[in-house]
Amino acid sequence: MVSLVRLLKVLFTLSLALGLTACFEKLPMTTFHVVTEWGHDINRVYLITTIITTIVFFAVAVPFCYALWRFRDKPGDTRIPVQVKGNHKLEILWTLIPVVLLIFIFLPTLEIIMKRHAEPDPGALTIEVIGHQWWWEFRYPDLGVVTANEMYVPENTPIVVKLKSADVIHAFWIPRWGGKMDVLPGVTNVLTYTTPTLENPQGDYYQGHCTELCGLSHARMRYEAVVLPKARFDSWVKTAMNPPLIATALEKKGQDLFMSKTCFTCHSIAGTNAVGMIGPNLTNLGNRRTIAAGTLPNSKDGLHQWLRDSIDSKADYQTVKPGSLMVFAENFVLTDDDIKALTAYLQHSTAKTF
Ligand code: HEC
Ligand SMILES: [Cu+2]
Repeated sequence: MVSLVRLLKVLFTLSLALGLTACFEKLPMTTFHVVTEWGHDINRVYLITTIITTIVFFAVAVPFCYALWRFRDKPGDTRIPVQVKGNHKLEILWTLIPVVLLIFIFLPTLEIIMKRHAEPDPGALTIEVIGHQWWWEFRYPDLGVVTANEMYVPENTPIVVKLKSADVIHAFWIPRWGGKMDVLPGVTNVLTYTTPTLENPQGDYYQGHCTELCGLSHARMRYEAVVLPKARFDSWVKTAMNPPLIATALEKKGQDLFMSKTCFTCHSIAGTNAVGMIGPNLTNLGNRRTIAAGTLPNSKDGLHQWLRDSIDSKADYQTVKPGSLMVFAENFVLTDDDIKALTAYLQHSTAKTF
């Protein structure tokens, strides 16, 4: 009994600490510090619901506890309480009160649902988001850009996000932006936002995550929404599809390997013969912060680890991203020198220029 009480105390303290941290700290995936109009709308309904349910909780719990105490069994008291069966007035009352309370929750909810179904701004920037096991593809049909795992947007701009899936059901969620929607095969779901105003003058990063269990590496299916000042976004668009400029012999070797070692069958790189569609588009990979959907840093070491992990078919195969669909024939060989060359090619010197 004592240990149960102690356990409850620890749990209570922990949840209080977590709750307070979540309220006051700008955690990467907090839903308390939202930055879009939609996020604020949702939090308003959430607040109304919380206030109403808290009042209901106390209105029920306080008389209940009082009755438990007031009418408790006393030694020697053999009286039986007055037996009551049915009371129409009370029954009507406690049916009407919840109806009225639910109307107070329903009306602001309906208002937001209607607002979300309004036609998007005709000048909005369209972004097609395609969920894959286990990474995200971002296509900008009007700008001719295709990228992965990082959704670049200009600040304070209306955008239309069109959600599609290449395989199973995923879900799109950037907690600090509010709104969450399923990404379904065969259906296009649409989300509209006005992108946030910048907090940092250089740009802000918002964490996103797949929130529908979609297979073995679902937990490693992250992405980032990158909000940039308008001018910086324009220069990102200009560099995003730059074909690689080969500057060194190592980069040349890397390109030759890329075009001979089956990489090109799954990946595209603008301006080359690589036009594969299975994996992420690797054009200007150097300007991304992470690889494999937020699993590894986009550095020489990160890329090295990724390639080793995908190719070694011994015990340490796919420890970074179990089940990853980057697969090779069993006898496929890639030496450390090959990996160095491929890494140099993928992070070629023309990258990172936006
Ligand atoms: C069978 C198809 C296939 C082949 C062949 C293939 N890849 Fe991949 N590649 C993928 C898939 C799928 C992913 C996404 C994995 C994930 O994040 O779950 C990926 C991810 C990557 C990434 C990370 C990209 C990002 O934006 O996160 C790099 C870099 C990469 N591959 C390089 C290579 C290189 C170099 C080769 C050749 C040695 C190669 N790939 C061969 C399918 C393939
Ligand atoms: Cu998913």
